[in-house]
Amino acid sequence: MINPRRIRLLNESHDGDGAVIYWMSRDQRVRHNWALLFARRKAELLRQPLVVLFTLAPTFLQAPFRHYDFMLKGLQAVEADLRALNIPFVLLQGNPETELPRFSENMKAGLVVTDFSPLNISREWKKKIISHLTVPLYEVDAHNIIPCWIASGRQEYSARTIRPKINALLGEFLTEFPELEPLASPSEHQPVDWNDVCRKLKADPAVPPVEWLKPGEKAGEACLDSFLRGRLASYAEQRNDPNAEATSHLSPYLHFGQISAQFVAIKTKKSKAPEAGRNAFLEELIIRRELAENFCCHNKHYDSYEGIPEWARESLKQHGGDRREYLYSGEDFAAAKTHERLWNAAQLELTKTGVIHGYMRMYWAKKILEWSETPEQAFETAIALNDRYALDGRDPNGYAGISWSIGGLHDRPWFDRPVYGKIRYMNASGCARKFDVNRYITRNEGCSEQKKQQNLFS
Ligand code: FO1
Repeated sequence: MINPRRIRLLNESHDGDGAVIYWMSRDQRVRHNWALLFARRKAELLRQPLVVLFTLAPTFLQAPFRHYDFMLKGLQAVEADLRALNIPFVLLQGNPETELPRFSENMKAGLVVTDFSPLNISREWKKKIISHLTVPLYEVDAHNIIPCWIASGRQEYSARTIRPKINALLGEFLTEFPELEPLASPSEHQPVDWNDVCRKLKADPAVPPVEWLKPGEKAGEACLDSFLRGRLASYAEQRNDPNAEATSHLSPYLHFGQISAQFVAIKTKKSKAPEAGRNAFLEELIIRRELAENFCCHNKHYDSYEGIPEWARESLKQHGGDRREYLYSGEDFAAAKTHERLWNAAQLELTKTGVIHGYMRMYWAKKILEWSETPEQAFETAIALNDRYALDGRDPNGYAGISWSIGGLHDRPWFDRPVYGKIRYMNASGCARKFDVNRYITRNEGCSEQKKQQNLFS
């Protein structure tokens, strides 16, 4: 039932005689989670107890309160859902590289299972953990449909080169999930004191939680249902119109693993929406998302200027001395204080609602390139703003998206022009041809989150 190719052993230990720990990190959900299913299976085969552990890092890539709030509310639901299955959930505050080996020792664990992330921080954690752990550490790719290490062994050039590889493997991996079986008897573990967890948080409160998008697995599934029943019908024609409300809004849930991309794909395929909408959405969900994972997996500079293709760096260098008509600092951008109302509206959408429409995210990043002193600085500004305000920041999708917009990643060289060099250009009149720019500006200048909510669930 669980494809063994989805699992890899990160050290050379053998299963011991003791509890099975699932160290949950990226895939923060109970249903449709291959890592949890594998840990449950191991516990059954070895006749051992099972415990799910989450290590809450004191700081995580400068994530502010908005992200912790979304994540912790989701984890609170994970605890409750696990309790209903008699599976204990433990939350430890501290660095995983010290907390996990200590916990495993205290529990006299027989093995540890974890989920997969291509991000450097997660790899570093695992490297350090392996050096302290005496029992096996299994890694399960519970995030991607095709396990990242199977999809491709090298950095792919573009969607065109990864698409056939992924399509050839969908028959093997895009399968239905088995049910997670409850444990026989209730656990004796203490419930998490969530108020205490919140009190000890060090996250920056200057970026507040959003109200319009409810966190958690159930909310993620409700959001998917409303998309499949409504917005997907117009996705093929209207996904590039930020006024149209045709997108899924699933990316925060996908980022925190509160919904499984595989589950989303299965439900989308079964939905009654028009084929064009289903195909266009599946291209984004599967091909483009897994291409971003491939980029982070095979390019350790994914979050810096060094990670973009050679041709793009060369071309931008040649245009380093070009006159920039407008120049802004990171603070100007953050405060939405540029000369252009359209750009400012996109920044306001981001800061106030925690998301930015996909089409506008490209425009937003390209103008940061145009109005920054250097492309290196533009790259840094875009990553910093995206990570700080976007609920799906700190994600392969965001790193690849910004590298595409500013650095030509997964794209081809275009006609040479000032400042941009051969990077694909976008401008406001292009936006005006696609959608009602004034409506977008008015909505976001007076942006109230409630408005967004009405649109989403109506
Ligand atoms: N994962 C963890 O295991 N522990 C954390 O404390 C943690 C905090 C966090 C904050 C913001 C955010 O966007 C993600 C966060 N994650 C955390 C999840 C994280 O996405 C994944 O664990 C990474 O992919 C690891 O590389």
